[in-house]
Amino acid sequence: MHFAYVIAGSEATGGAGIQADLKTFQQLGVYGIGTITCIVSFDPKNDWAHRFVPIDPGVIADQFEAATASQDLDTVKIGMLGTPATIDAVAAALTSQPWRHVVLDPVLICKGQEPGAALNTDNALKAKILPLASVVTPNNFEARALSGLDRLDSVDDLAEAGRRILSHGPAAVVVKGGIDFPGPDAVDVLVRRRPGAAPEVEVLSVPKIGSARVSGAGCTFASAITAELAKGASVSAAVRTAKDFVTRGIAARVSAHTPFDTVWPGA
Ligand code: PXL
Repeated sequence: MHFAYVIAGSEATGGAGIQADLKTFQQLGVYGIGTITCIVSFDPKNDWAHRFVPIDPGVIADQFEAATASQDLDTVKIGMLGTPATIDAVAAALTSQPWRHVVLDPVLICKGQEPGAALNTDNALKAKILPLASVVTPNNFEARALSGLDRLDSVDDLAEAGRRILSHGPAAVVVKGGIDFPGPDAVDVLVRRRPGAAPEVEVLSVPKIGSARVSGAGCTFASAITAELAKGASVSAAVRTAKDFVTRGIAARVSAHTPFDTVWPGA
């Protein structure tokens, strides 16, 4: 049995967050274990605005203790953290044992949330979690925030953002062009550190499916990478399988009363 661990937020409609992560783990045949960092409950009475409650840092530490005592875990995905206190608790937990892979989905804001709401949280993520990651999966917005580049309009821009984010410590960065990237294709660029050589750049491209955002796609992509790494895949193979997995999940998306359809990890 292979075990994959996720430290992330709960998203109460089931479309994103740890719900999407655990469904993805199950679908890819790994035993999923989860630690909840925060609870997001969209408000249908108020245009589905974000209601956000952080979990007490001591309770995060308790969950981590239970998870890591129950199994020998070496592959973890980090999703939404949400506050500087949560980031401190998760950084302390992560540094308490060695990991083969730490996959970081650097969730800065959720769909529909105000940008710039939590600059101190973004800075803490960059300073304390990013250096512990082995694979990072920023979307277009997050890659601009983490790289300092203003625009990501070409494959070269995505690669340059990846190279800049590599300098913060991770071994690999997958910059997701997503729906904001110009043109008909969903383009992701994998940039990997190589000892004594320039970073290796791999471009993954498939035709875009529709022109609307799908909730949970980023969570599903990063958790699929995590599941594949847990099974022993290389980073490049894990990213390719995850791209295929999330593409199918977007094609089979589930409509909801929320403003966004949600990905179907069971596709
Ligand atoms: O899709 C990003 C995301 C991740 N994690 C949680 C979320 C969201 C977006 O809503 O609520 C918990």
